[in-house]
Amino acid sequence: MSKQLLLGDESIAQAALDAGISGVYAYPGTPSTEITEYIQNSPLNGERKIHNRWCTNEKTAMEASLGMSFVGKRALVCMKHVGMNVAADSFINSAVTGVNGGLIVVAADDPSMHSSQNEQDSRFYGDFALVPIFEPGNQQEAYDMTYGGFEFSEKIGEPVIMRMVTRLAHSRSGVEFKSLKPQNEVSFGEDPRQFVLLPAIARKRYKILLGKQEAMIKASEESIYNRYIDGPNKKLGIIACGIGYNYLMENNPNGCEYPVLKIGQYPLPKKQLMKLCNECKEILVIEDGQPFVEKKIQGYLSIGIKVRGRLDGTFPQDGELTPDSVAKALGKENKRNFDMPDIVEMRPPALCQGCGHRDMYTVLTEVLKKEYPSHKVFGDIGCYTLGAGAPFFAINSCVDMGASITMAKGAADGGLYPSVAVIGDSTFTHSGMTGLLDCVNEKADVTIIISDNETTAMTGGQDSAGTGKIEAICTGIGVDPKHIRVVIPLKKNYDEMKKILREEIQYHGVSVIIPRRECIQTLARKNRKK
Ligand SMILES: Cc1ncc(C[n+]2csc(CCOP(=O)(O)OP(=O)(O)O)c2C)c(N)n1
Repeated sequence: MSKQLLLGDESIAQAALDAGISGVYAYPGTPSTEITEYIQNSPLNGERKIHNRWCTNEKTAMEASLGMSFVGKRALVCMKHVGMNVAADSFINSAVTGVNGGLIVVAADDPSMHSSQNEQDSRFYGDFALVPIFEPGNQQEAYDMTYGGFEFSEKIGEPVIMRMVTRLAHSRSGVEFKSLKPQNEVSFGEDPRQFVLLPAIARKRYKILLGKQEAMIKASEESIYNRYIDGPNKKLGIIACGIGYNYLMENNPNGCEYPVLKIGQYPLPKKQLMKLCNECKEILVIEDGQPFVEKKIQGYLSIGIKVRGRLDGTFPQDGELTPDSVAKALGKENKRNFDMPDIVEMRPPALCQGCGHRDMYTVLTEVLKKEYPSHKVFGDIGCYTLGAGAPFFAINSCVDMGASITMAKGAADGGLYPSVAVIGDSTFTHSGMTGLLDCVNEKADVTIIISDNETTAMTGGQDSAGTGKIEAICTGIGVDPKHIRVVIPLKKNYDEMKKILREEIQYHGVSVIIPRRECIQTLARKNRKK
């Protein structure tokens, strides 16, 4: 049995390979990206023809993985937490169809928003869809849960969520591997109508899903990932979820004096939970993310027992859990030795020197700020979001992937002129294209800048689904080819870029300007390889 030092993300990837997956489907997003990249770089994927190409967005990834499960094969689908919002339609419905081949949905949450626009907790999605959730506390558990998770998913016939958090995804520890399993053969489920969610069938399927809930709770009660660890001092009972258990033990290297219920699998194990609540005077919930378990406990109990956690202020309501915040909640000394020295200045991230987005913003701000003071620019998500900061201060919104085009349209509908959208190439194909069709269908007066660096730069330079196809996509959607203008964002072209920008702002219809120059980081990487 081999042991290697792996990131949490890599542990999931290795376990999925060892468990015999036939495909990984994903759209990049911190902190989940490394899972797919690891599989892409594994020699096994060639030998076993494991699907590993990036998908256009999380919904297409989720649906393709369900298709692979439909034919009896094991599939892994990975996304960051906000990707779950994009995949939600297919994800929630996959719980109603159920699965055939094992299906694990990795939702990588980002408490403290290290690289995200919110810190939503994906455990709510598992609860909402009524499917089991695994929440590893360390890298070995991430491996073991994934390895066994496919079989569990096949046994209960449901997709299973693997909930990660940034600290675990992006830190390393030694992980022991299990033996390599063969891939599943093509096979189909017993019920030929299982995946046909017409209302009459969906009602039956939903009853089946509801009928599985007791078995899921029983599985949690019997799970090796949910452990009741007794302690002599019953004044307090602790529920420690996922990485929270790590932080608890870091503060109690010789064992904890209080009874602890370690949670790694949901739905919550009722029996152990009731035992803890019956034995202890007060409950402390240590969980990273939102007060998911804390709220459930309050609902479960209504027996007047005090529950402490994020809701009563024991932990802050926002931000990730830390060993220090756990120490404080336990009434221990906060022994933080690593405060930032005063000499360290905060350095906000900035666009790279030489990046094409810089040239695009230089021209955009010069024209708009001087000549169109009533303008607003709707931004999107990618490296170019950094145009919100110094020295450009160029964009007025950044909400979710694709929202630039549709918000610009709504604002134009409401009378704003000029209404400008700035979006990247990957974000455009992820979820900007459909909004562009709305603009075309209503002849919206918008100027859309697709700043094309021919990669998905923000997440590390993954392939972008639309590379080489952007003009064809815009034409196909119905943008007048006369108003699809391609420019090379370089200083020597500033005059031409300004002229084109002015012309397209003055055109009262849908215009698309495509400043195109390869990301200097991917270019440098390619050159180094050569
Ligand atoms: C729903 C969702 N999925 C994934 C991400 C992670 N993410 C942020 S920006 C980005 C891609 C940006 O690529 P592109 O639009 O081409 O701009 P670039 O960074 O290359 O300038 C991704 C994948 C996210 N924020 N939201």
